[in-house]
Amino acid sequence: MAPPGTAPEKPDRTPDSKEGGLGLDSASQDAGLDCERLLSLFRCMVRIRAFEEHAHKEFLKGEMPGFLHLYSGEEAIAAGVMDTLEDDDYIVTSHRGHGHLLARGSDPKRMFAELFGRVDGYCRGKGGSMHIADMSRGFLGANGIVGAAVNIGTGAAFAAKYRGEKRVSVSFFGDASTNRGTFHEALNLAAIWELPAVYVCENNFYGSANYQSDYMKLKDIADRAASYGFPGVVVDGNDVLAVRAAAVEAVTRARSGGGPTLIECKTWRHWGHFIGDMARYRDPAEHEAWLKRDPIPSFKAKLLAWGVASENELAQIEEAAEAEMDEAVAYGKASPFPPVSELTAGVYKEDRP
Ligand SMILES: Cc1ncc(C[n+]2csc(CCOP(=O)(O)OP(=O)(O)O)c2C)c(N)n1
Ligand SMILES: [Mg+2]
Repeated sequence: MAPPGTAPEKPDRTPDSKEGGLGLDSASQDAGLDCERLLSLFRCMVRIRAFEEHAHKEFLKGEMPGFLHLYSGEEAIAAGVMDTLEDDDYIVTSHRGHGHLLARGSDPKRMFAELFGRVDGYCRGKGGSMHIADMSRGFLGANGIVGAAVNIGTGAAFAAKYRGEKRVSVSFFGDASTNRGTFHEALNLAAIWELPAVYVCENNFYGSANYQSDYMKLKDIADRAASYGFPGVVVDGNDVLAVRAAAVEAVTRARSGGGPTLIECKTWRHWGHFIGDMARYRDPAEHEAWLKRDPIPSFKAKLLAWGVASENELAQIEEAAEAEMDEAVAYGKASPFPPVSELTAGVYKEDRP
């Protein structure tokens, strides 16, 4: 902060600027993946975007209870990381978790039912957007407590190691959550116990309305890993292949007993913190610059340049995602509300309806 009486410093924070830019080489290669794999990454991101756009529209109609934090703009992270996991790995996320669930293979119909508070939702309508979980896929849940995913994910990694299982646990969390004391406790424990944990920080530069430099001296959150004694890497979180490559390395290290990694993905949320937040605290030039780095069109351009698919084939993927989400919304709305008799059920495991 500038001393009193002086003009406030205003660095150019646009992502490609010399002063405040990411300093990342975003020119990722095709990583030797076959066309099907590349298209599945594209499809994954497109489905997440379509889900979020549908959720946004439905929320504004006033039929969805609670708060919704959209993942639009950050899709490359969920798609890139989830592509590297095995079926029995664990995943925990934050309040901004729809994308992680979809990338894990969960059914958008049951997700919309959950968001509408209906009985066919993953938590029978009682978890909602911020506490949705899909235990059948090792998805231990979204969480409204900022930073909770870090600790729950560390616990899951401990459980895997204690039982001698080859499972990896991945926690997704925001930049601001890394200032919680519990973050440091969890990462320190993961380090000394060499847990099979992967920590994925989705650095969208804001914790609610506060910019990173307002609450942290560090530029790269990945630097925090050095203080625990394990690797921290920074990647362009809008480049699905760069994210995937970092995740491959971290997951391989974790699964082979090499301990944790912190991956910091620099990214941008397209909307406000939650639906209804107009994000007037953001610099319009910075926002515009980031929108040009939208992970979906930039990956699409690469797929076209590499001859992986035609315009028409990619358009078909987009149309299919739209149709799938229309159907999922309709399914969610048609599902009944849970009966009143279930009101207190599910608090304890034995009591699960
Ligand atoms: C323990 C706790 N403190 C504060 C809040 C209020 N809160 C909700 S979201 C949020 C900001 C989170 O920012 P970040 O971790 O960067 O995630 P992002 O929303 O940017 O994805 C805060 C402070 C909370 N839910 N839980
Ligand atoms: Mg943030």
